[in-house]
Amino acid sequence: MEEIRTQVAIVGAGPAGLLLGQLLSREGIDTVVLEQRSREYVERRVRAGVIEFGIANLIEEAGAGERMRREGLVHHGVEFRFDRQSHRIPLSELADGRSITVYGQQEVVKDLVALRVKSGAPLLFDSDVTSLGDLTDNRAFVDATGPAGPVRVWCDFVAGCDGSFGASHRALPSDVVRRHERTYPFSWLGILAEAPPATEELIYGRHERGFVLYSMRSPTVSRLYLGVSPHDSLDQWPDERIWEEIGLRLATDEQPEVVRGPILDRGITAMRSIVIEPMRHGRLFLAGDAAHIVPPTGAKGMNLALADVRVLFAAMRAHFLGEGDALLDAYSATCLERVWRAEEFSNYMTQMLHPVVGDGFENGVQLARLRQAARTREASTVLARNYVDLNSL
Ligand code: RFL
Ligand code: PHB
Repeated sequence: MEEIRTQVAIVGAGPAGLLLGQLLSREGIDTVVLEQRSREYVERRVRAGVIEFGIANLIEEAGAGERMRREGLVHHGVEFRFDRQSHRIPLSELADGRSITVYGQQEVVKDLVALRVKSGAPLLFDSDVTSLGDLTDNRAFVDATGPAGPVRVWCDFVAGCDGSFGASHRALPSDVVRRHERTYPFSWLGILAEAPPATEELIYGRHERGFVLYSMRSPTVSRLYLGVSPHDSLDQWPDERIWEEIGLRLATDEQPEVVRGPILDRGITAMRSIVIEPMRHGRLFLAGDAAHIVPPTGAKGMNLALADVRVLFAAMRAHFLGEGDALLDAYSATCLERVWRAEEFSNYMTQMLHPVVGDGFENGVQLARLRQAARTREASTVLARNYVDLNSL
């Protein structure tokens, strides 16, 4: 077995693992990133698109923001559409001038991978981490199966950034860990289409036929989502049905038609909320989706993952500079406070925008909530501040 020694073993090359690697490398701290999939796969995986104000700044401070600042779309408002009417929420006006940046998660990943490859810091693709060990001893290890056979990485700390299906969170002993979970009775069908966005800002729509979200990636590429049954599969949704349904759910009295185009990517995602407590066990620190999942309605998943990394980086930096472990000791509690706030916001957005067939009471409450969010300055201010920068409230 090949053995490697490093300061921090990072499991997973998603946004969380890659940003942590980038920040630590800049401080001269040694890291090894292990990723189960290939470089092509992680760079092509289409997911999130909305970056919070403070998180865009973090990406820039890490030296990874050059293309995001150039190509990302800065939005100052978002639209809510219900009762066949549009209601704009002026995000920047309500949130002290802050804005969101629409820039694909896989672009963030590409930028970070390119920086790491250029720096020569180890980034092992096609390396599946199978177990973590000695987490409460003087040093820990991570075992992986790489392209050339088994690898063991010895380290001071393990950063578990391998998402909800990864190996890291399973290494928390069952008598230590608490897992809180909610599954919602709908999924999102997401498409990426080669079609110019018909509007400048994102549209969250609630129609009696279901949820719809109009987002984008560039002036020529749209990203759209439909709320569907959790039992639906992609073969039930041919292109024509998808476009027709989007058109029906977005229809208003005065808005232009949705612009159609070839579908470049499609997928169905279940809607779940998960929180794992604590986010630390001995030398293992969980960050991002490995520790928590939010339904995508609040656009918080990647932002939350990167917010964890900001805290973890500062704590590890202090440790390696000999400034003590107070920040490491506070890591889990510090993150969980924000995690629960994001869970609350994502749950609020989800339950306001997804009608439940046959439940007149639930639907009445949802619409009342939505009207309040769109029409009262107090409610839209709270929504805007949570959406643009969760840390600003
Ligand atoms: P990732 O991105 O899942 O990365 C984990 C990495 O770990 C690898 N891995 C392993 N590597 C080695 N050994 C193992 N045993 C491993 N097991 C797994 C995986 O291959 C992967 O490369 O987690 P990370 O870094 O925590 O990032 C989290 C985000 O990806 C996620 O929260 C967001 O995509 C959620 N999300 C959104 N977040 C936002 O902030 N804004 C949005 O607008 C937004 N929209 C979305 C979303 C997620 C969606 N889906 C598909 C779930 C829209 C959708 C549809
Ligand atoms: C996206 O553009 O992919 C996106 C936007 C807003 C969300 C979720 C996803 O709430």
